Amino acid sequence: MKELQTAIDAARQAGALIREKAFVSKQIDVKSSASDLVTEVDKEAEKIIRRFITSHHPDHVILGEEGVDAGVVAAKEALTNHRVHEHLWIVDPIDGTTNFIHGFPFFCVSIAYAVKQEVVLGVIYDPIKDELFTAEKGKGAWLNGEPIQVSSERTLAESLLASGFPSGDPAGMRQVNTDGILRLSPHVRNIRAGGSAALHLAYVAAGRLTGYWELDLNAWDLAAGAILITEAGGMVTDTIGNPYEIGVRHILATNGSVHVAVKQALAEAGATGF
Ligand code: 2AM
Ligand code: CA
Ligand code: CA
Ligand code: CA
Repeated sequence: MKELQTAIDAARQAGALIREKAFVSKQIDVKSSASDLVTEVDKEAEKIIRRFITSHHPDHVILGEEGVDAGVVAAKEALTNHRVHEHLWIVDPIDGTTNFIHGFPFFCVSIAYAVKQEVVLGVIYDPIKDELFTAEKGKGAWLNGEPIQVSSERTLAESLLASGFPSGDPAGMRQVNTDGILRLSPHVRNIRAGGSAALHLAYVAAGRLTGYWELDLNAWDLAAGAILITEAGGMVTDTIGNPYEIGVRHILATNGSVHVAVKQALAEAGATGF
């Protein structure tokens, strides 16, 4: 579908700006707290993506992180207002802004397109490694044009998992997630926390991670990554096993084989976020 090319071109163009600014100092603004930051590059990258989408699809609606006020309440409200639109783009101009600010090279552009509230394509672009992850409903998932699939590990003991520490308003979520990490860590090969939800999801799709979970994320962190994983043969639910849809905040995404085991461990640790 022609929307895929729009998403790819927009992600690459925004990515070029992000790459150019990656390792130079930038102006940082605080949003809801000292761990919720934004730079002028986030805003400029979102403008580039918006311009691109609007020029090719003038009747489509865009939900972009930097077009929404800070905080969980505003994010939920924005999703409620936007999700009713038949042609909806869900955009995170830089996922991993904290990494971008610190010069830790793990961040990406994330763009999804949903029709009647169902995500039908996703693009995630890592401008540092020049890796473009793409997926289209029913057609598969690719990395730089080559088909990708989730990994083949069957047990927790063989699994490389990733998680993350939410920065948002319910600060207690960090403690809750630490409980989940403590519960799982003795049983898995290892756990990573790279700081970009979307890139972690892309890595699950590409078989570089066995699975990933994180609490209290927003639609723009997850939409593109979710379809990448489904199309790569994996499984995406919330942390208690309900199927992914664009309102999910507590995400569990795996190769499928270890899904139940991770879900059970989180439940036993009281670390599902629910
Ligand atoms: P961001 O870089 O686009 O803000 C890292 O754990 C993940 O959490 C990233 O995907 C990051 O996305 C997201 N994140 C960062 N700050 C957040 C906040 N205040 N509320 C919710 N999610 C946040
Ligand atoms: Ca942010
Ligand atoms: Ca994000
Ligand atoms: Ca962002």
